[in-house]
Amino acid sequence: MKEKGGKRRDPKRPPVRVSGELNFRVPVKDLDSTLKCCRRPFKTKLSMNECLQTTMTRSNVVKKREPQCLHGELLSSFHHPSTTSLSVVRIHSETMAKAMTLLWGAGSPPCWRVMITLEEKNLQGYNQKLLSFDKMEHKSKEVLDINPRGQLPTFKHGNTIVNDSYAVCFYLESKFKSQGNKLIPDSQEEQALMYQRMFEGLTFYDKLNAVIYYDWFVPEGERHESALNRNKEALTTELKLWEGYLQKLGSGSHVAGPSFTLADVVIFPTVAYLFRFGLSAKRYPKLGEYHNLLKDRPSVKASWPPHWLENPEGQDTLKDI
Ligand SMILES: N[C@@H](CCC(=O)N[C@@H](CS)C(=O)NCC(=O)O)C(=O)O
Repeated sequence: MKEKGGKRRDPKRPPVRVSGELNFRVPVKDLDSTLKCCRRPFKTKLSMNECLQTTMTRSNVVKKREPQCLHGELLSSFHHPSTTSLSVVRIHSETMAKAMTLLWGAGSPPCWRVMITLEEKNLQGYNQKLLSFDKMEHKSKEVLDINPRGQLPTFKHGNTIVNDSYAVCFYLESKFKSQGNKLIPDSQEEQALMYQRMFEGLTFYDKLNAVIYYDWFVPEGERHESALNRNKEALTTELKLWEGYLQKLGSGSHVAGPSFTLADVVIFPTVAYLFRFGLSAKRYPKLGEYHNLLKDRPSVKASWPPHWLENPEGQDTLKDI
């Protein structure tokens, strides 16, 4: 089998293809030597991205990839039969993550959404600081300088500040589209359902908070049993809606279809809170099934609230709902 350049390719060796899912990492310290190796066949000094694209194009076998594929920073090397050894370099993802800072609070579902997204997009290694709500650290100068609302999450990537959890999720997915897991489906129909569920997720979250944090939100003198009961009824109605959505999608489904999407990123923390606060999986079997489906997903496990790990026992606030 002849290749361009007149060399024979061993027919037993399949052509090398680079996919968007390469996971072989080379430590940052090895980057320079890998780059040198990558540059060697070419006379001109190229930028890292140019170098990668040119290398891949000239290899004859590996197709040229979209430039943004190269933004994510994974490294991989492979042997090409006609060019001895060739290194394809993707800047290490940790280098990119190092430009990010997340200020977060334990027990905050909005912060958890951001952390799940960072994991899904292979952006481990970002700078992070756990702040205490009890000590009012979310109102500190450090936070207010970036986020005038004094809320967590507070997130910065280089000079880009994005603070709302939904906005951060969309930003990361868009910026690192080809890196890690794809979180927005291609089809517009699937996207429509995903957006629908994501924004309904805000109502779901509010209804949950109105019950589990009733005493926190409502000052002592203004609390009424009847008001709390109304909130519980509203939460019950909401839970039945989500049971119905999951029922309709069928067993093993994610919240907006067959694959894991941004809708799961934003809704799973709410569902995890339901069970942490004692919701009965017998009464809400679809939500129970969904919780089991995702609780061991690597991105979810890696960002599991640290105080839940320390104290696995939850509360029973929702046991009668
Ligand atoms: N819309 C924001 C809401 C963030 C939010 O409410 N964070 C809470 C913690 S879960 C907070 O910082 N609360 C303190 C405050 O509002 O003063 C998001 O989704 O990022």
